[in-house]
Amino acid sequence: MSSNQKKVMLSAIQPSSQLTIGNYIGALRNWVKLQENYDCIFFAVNLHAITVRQDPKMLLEQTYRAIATYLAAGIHPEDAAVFIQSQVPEHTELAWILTCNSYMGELNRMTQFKDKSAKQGANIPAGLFTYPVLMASDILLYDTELVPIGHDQKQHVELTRDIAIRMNNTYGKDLFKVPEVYIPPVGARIMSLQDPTAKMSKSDPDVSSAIYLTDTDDQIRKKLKRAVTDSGTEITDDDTKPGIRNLLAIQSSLTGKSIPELVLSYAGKQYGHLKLETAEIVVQAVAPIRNRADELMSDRAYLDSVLQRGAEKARVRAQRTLKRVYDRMGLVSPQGRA
Ligand code: AQP
Repeated sequence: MSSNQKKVMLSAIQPSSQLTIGNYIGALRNWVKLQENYDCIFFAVNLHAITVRQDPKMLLEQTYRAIATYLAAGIHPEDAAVFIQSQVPEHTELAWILTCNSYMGELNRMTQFKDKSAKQGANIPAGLFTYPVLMASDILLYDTELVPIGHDQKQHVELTRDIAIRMNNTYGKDLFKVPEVYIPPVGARIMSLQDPTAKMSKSDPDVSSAIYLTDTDDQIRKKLKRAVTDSGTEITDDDTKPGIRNLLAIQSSLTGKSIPELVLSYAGKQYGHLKLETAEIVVQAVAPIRNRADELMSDRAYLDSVLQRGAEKARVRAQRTLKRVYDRMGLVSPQGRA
C-alpha cells in the first residue's frame, strides 16, 4: 500500500526527562509494531515539556535523546515523519484557534491537570491548563485516524474528539478527521516502582521510581531489586498486591506471556524470583535501545538530517489543514484567501 492510501497514525512523547519503560511499553513499542500499516507521524513534544519549568540545556539534550530513542527502538525515519514539535510552528498556530473553541469546564475536568497543578504550588503555569488543546492541535493538524497512547492520555484524546466534532458541526463536517484512540491491551499503565498505586512518570523526582531507557544494566537490576512489593509471599495478580501486579504486567508486556501463565509459572516461588527475572527481561529490552541511542547521539548531523526531512514533510501537511481552517472560519491565511 502506498503511504497516501494508508491511515494516519500519530503519537508523541514529552522530553521532560529521559523516557521510561512506561513510555516504551505504553507508547513507543506500539508505534514500532503498528508503523508498517500506517502513514506515521512521530515527534518529540518539547512545547508540552515547557508547561513545567525546564533547564534549557537539559531540555535540548533530552529532546535529541527522545528522537534517538525512537530510532533506536525501531522507528523507520525513511517512512515516518520524525521531528521536534517546535520545528513545525503550525502546531501552536492551530492551538490558538482550538483554544477559542474549547471550554474552561472541559479543561477543568482533565485529571492530569489536577495532578500536575497540585505539584506546582501557588503559581500554576497557564500552559498546564491549556496543554490538552495543544495536544488536540498536534493530532488534528494531520487528519490523524489513530493515536496509540498509554491509559493516562485517553482523556486528552477524547477531548480532541469533542473539539473536532464541535468544530465540524460549526464550520462544516469535514473540517477535521475525528481520531480514534489505541490503548495496548497490557501495559497501558505501568506503575511507579516506589509507589505502585501511582503511574510511573519520567518527571517523578524520585529516580528510583522509574526505569529510564538510559539506565545501565546495573541500575535496572538495583531498581527492580528495591521495587516496593506487598505484604505476603504468594505471587498472585490481585488488587491487594499492586506492586506484584506491576511486575507481572511489565514482564507480560515484554515477553508476550499472559498474566495467568506467569502467575502459574511462579507458583511456590518467592517475590525475589519475580524481581530478579523481571530485571533480566527489562535489561534485555532496554540495553539494545540504550546502546543504539548512545551511538545515534554521537552523530548529531545524522539526527538533524532526519529531523529536517521530517519537519519539512510535516509542515506541508500541517499548512494544508491550517489553510482549510482559516478559510472556513473567515480568517485571512498567510497564503491569502482561497
Ligand atoms: N506509566 C506509563 N505506562 C504506560 N504508558 C505510559 N505513558 C506515560 N507513562 C506511562 C505513555 O507514554 C506516552 C508519552 O507520554 P508523555 O510524555 O506525553 O506524557 P505523560 O503521559 O505525562 O508521561 P510521563 O512519563 O508521566 O511524563 P511526565 O512525567 O513529563 O508527565 C503517552 O502515550 C503516555 O500515555
